This record gives sequence, C-alpha cells and structure tokens, in this order.
Amino acid sequence: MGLFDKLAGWLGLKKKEVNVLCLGLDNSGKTTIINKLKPSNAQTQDIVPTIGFSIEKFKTSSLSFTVFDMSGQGRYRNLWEHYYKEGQAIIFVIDSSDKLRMVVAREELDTLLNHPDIKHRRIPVLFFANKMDLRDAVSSVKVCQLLSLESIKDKPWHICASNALKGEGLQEGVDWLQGQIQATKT
Ligand SMILES: Nc1nc2c(ncn2[C@@H]2O[C@H](COP(=O)(O)OP(=O)(O)OP(=O)(O)O)[C@@H](O)[C@H]2O)c(=O)[nH]1
Ligand SMILES: [Mg+2]
Repeated sequence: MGLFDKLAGWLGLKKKEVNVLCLGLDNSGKTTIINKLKPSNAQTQDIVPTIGFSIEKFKTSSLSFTVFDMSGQGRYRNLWEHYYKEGQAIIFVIDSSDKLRMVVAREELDTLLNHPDIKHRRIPVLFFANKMDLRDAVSSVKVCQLLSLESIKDKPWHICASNALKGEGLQEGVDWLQGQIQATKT
C-alpha cells in the first residue's frame, strides 16, 4: 500500500475494502440482488444466468465491497471453493418459493460451512430469503428451519426476507453485514 493510500485510510477518506462471496442455487436471485445494490446509473436492465462467476463492486457509507457473484448452476458450483480463502463475508441467497430444491440449498450450505477454508473462521454469513413477493414463498422463519440455521453457532449470521426486484430487504441485510465487518479489526 502506498503512502497516499495509507494517509487516505488514516484520514477516513478511503473506504475499507471487503471481498464478499455471493452464493446460492441458480435462479435464487444473486445477480439481481447485487445489481440492485449498485448505484442506479450502474445497474443493468437485463440479467442473465451467470456463467462461471462475475466480479461486481458496490459501496456503502464506510465500505467498498468487491463481490464474487458465483453461478449457482450445478456444473459451476465446484468453482465456489476456489474463492473461499479470499472471502471475508458470505451472502447466501435462497429462492423462498423453490420448496423442492430447499434440500439442495441446505446440502450446499452444509458443504460450504464444513469446508476447511470456512469451517474455523468467524466469517459473517448473510442469508437472503429472496422472492418473498411470490405467492408460494415460505416465510424467512420457515427458511431458517428448513436450512437449520439455528445450528450455526460459530459464525455470526443473519437472515432477511427480500424482494430483489423491488430492492426490498436488501438494505437491512447490507447494514447488518457492514456492522459485522466493522466490528472485526482486520
Ligand atoms: N419474483 C421475483 N423474481 C426474482 C427475484 N429476484 C430475482 N428474481 C428473478 O429470478 C431470476 C433469476 O435471477 P438471477 O439474479 O439471475 O439468479 P442467480 O441466482 O444469479 O442465478 P445464477 O446466475 O444462474 O446462479 C430472474 O428472472 C430474476 O428476475 C425476486 O425477489 N422476486
Ligand atoms: Mg447470477
């Protein structure tokens, strides 16, 4: 880091940079959520299924986020683990209306939480119970039960109901994440 960067950091001019992994099954709404968190002039109108992954950036009042927006398609899920070491926070997105695949989401979450690069780290995990606008969506409390989130004891976690199309619930989640990251000293 150069002297200017250091000075800017000390003076509070430079936002702390954070790497976030955005994970979850395909079609859960990851890219839609990340897109909504960008400034309106940087948002795209047409969102297509992610191929591999895409790197996106957005800022909050005090942090500068670099998001690894991973594809959730089965054939790409083995890419996720290559980025675990770099991730300082996780956003895990669930399609609350996809009851059939809730068990698959749970399996992927369990695999993630038990991975050696994640298991012993107190990395914050933000869950979005997304697509709350759909008639057959289950509540965030139900998502919590179906994924056994209460059993996560060694990491700070939080779940928010969201509607990514309208942006509802997203700010609450990001505020929580920002608070968690600021609370860690690194
Ligand atoms: N009704 C509703 N549709 C949503 C919501 N969020 C996303 N979608 C739609 O769900 C579809 C999938 O959204 P994406 O953001 O591409 O999903 P993804 O998780 O990035 O999918 P992959 O890139 O394939 O892993 C799109 O048609 C979105 O418009 C939501 O909150 N409500
Ligand atoms: Mg995507």
